[in-house]
Amino acid sequence: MSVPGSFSVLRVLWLLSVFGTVLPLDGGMLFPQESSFREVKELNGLWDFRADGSPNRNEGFEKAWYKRRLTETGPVIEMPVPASYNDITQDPTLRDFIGWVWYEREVFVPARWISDEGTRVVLRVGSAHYYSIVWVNGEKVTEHEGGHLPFEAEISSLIRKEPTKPCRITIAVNNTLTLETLPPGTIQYMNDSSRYPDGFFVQNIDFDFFNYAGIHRSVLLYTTPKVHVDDISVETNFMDNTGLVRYKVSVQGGFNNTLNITLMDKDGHFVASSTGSSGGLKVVDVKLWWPYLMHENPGYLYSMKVRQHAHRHVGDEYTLPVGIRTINVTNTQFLINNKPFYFHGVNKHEDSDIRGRGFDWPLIVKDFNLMKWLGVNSFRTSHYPYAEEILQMCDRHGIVVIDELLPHISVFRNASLSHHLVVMDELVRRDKNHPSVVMWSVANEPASEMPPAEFYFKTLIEHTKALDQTRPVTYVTIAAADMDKGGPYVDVVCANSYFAWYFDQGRLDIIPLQLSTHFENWYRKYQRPIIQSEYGADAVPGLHMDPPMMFTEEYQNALLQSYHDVFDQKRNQYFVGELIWNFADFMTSQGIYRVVGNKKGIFTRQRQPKAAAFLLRKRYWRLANETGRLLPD
Ligand code: BDP
Repeated sequence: MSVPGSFSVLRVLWLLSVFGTVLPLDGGMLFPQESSFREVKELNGLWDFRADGSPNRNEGFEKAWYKRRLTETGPVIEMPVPASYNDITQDPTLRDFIGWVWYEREVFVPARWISDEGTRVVLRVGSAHYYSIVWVNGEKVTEHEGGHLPFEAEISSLIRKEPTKPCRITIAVNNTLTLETLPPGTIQYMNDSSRYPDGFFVQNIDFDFFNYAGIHRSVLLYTTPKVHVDDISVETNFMDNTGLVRYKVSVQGGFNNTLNITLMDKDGHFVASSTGSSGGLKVVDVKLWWPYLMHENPGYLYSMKVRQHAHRHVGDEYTLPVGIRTINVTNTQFLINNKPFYFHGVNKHEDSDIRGRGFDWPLIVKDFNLMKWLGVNSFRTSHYPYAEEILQMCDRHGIVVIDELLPHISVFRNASLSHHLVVMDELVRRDKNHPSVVMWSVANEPASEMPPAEFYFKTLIEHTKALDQTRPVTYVTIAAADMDKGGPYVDVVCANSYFAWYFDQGRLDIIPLQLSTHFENWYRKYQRPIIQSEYGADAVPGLHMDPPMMFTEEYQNALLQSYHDVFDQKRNQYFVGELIWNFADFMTSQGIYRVVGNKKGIFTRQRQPKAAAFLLRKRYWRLANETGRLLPD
């Protein structure tokens, strides 16, 4: 992150065109795109599917189900991809299934992809929860741990082995969470044979959303030329009316490449060009990327075309959308393009009826329309990375994102830390070029009272800052004890609280005192800007009571209103944002605290407004006018 307001530092960076970001991963993870040199084939639709219900859940491996068609080793059902499998059938054992499930699909690969040795064919899974193993024609091509990030494997040579046969893709996915996984969980066997049948076990989890599983995002085959653009990183800056895009491109598969970089404006007009694998592009009369409601033309994107010519090979081309903006944090402010930014937004989940966590365009577009209707300028990806297509929409619409990696974690082992660092690498590698992403959140509400927590978070936050020096880093806390462990390292304090809900039930009158004490203490101690990263109350839609009682729409409204009064007092001091919990009702595990899911949404799960949506809408549009700098300085 550049030092706020320090133009001498900016000038040095400017002159040297130093590329600040360190990227430790070898390969890139560019979003697949079509160009004159690249093709994409979506494998979404119906796949054959079978859950391995054997007692040890291991029959699929013992009998090598990947070696033959799935229909040859047992019964299959049709399963849509992308979707969670849990809510697709009427079978409660599949809804609550723990263990391996098997997906299979045969696909015809275009003949040219097979015959042309200069074409690289890649199989990509947008995300599958939680652990995945992938085979092509019975041969293992990759495995991946972690439920919300993409993974891929080059399969060119494999598909050329049997060119006339359709290509059979088998993906086994396991949703079991253990002390080794992120998020962690435990499997508990119930050994009391008077109460439980043989082999009875339960999955315990420590987070408040349903552990949806399956192939959640698109499966694709895509091609690149053999010598190809593997990764691109950009960092942007500006001074007065001139913008700067510093870039770094890596090419894989061959040497002696020439790279031509061309930046175009939104209308396709030439802006600047350069050559070589790293450099800078100067943008005269720059149009900055601004958040929604902060400018009359938010989400302005340039296009950076990377054209690679390889000696004796076909060239490659990849076009990256680029938003030019800066992020800085002072003791009291969050600055975008050197102007104070106030987050008036939501927390979301990737969650809906039937699809579970499966990618769904109608839902995504509806949610964006609802966010705009509400006057939302930001959201946090609670509690895991969302689909890349969602971030691309945020880039285009100017919706600011706090990109969060993980939910609650309570296990601070060395193995978890090593894995946490790897997934953080994967997240930064995937999302580093999105102008909408303004801050990384390494986790939500870690159980920081555990002894190694401080070392764990210090390492994680420092690692993230080393990966990306252009964005602030936070971790979201709920208890003062958490803050003591992470507070010294975060750039922005993100605090969740549930006054008059989990504590002092029904006592709305205590909110002003407790909330303002909470803010004052943290600000005094850490001297960082504060965001209320969660607050809210469950409301069962249609339940009314006045004076308000818990679970009614009136109570939800009154609780939000009491929080807002305190926010307004602190807003001109160090308080820089409010994110309601939650945008919409969402599914959770069954339990006595949840009536078919968490009802803290201001919209129902079907995206219909509760009374609180209207309260928030009024507030957010007022805030947009007061804080959005829509007016000239
Ligand atoms: C917060 C958690 C969130 C929960 C919420 C709640 O961060 O995941 O859903 O509580 O209880 O502490 O509604």
